[in-house]
Amino acid sequence: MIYRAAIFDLDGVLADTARLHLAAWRQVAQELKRPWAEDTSENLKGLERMASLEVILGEERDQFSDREKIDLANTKNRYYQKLIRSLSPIDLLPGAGELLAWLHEKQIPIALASASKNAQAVLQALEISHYFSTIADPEQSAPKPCPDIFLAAAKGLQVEPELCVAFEDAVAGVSAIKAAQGMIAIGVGSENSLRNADYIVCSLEDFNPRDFFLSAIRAADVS
Ligand code: B16
Ligand code: MG
Repeated sequence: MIYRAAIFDLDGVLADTARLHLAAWRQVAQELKRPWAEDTSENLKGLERMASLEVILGEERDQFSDREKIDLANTKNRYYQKLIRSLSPIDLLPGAGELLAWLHEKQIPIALASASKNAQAVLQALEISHYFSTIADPEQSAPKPCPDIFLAAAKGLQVEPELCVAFEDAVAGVSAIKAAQGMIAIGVGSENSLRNADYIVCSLEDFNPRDFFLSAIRAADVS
């Protein structure tokens, strides 16, 4: 198969920000005196803001009004925005900068499919905005594990989903890719939690883009 485009999740794939989302939620959980279960961190990965809050509230979720939930989500976002103010290119995850630069140099189009409404600010802080041809809008897409945001990213790039390689660190994100009309899922992280992915790498450093995209470049060169 000749792949023609790359689609990236942001938090936990390109940027070391999953820990900042978790720190902000932990602060909210502590203030609410909610327990933090062993699997809470993994369960929160890739979930959009209000769905994350439901996980934090657990069985107490029905005791909060919609207004209170919005206030709590806004509080978490303020904590998160404070934390991302200190981000810089050193917060790119291993291999991320090199992979983006390689794809860019080979003229393989790149899109972002992040659930985060703070994604643009994070891309700017990391100084990688210029690599992206398309940033799918999470406000216009059903949340992961629905495939919508990955399909919107492929559409934005004008590349068929089955010709896109997409990268995710979250179980919900890998499920979203696998539901996206033949898109290939590269799980970035642990084999235990991401076993639905087509390929799994510990980090982007272990991903060899030549195995996936070089034939596309050769085909493009001769056409
Ligand atoms: P925000 P991703 C996701 O980004 C994060 O993994 C998740 O922890 C966060 O709750 C979600 O974005 C929403 O982020 O509150 O900034 O809108 O992994 O899809 O890039
Ligand atoms: Mg992620």
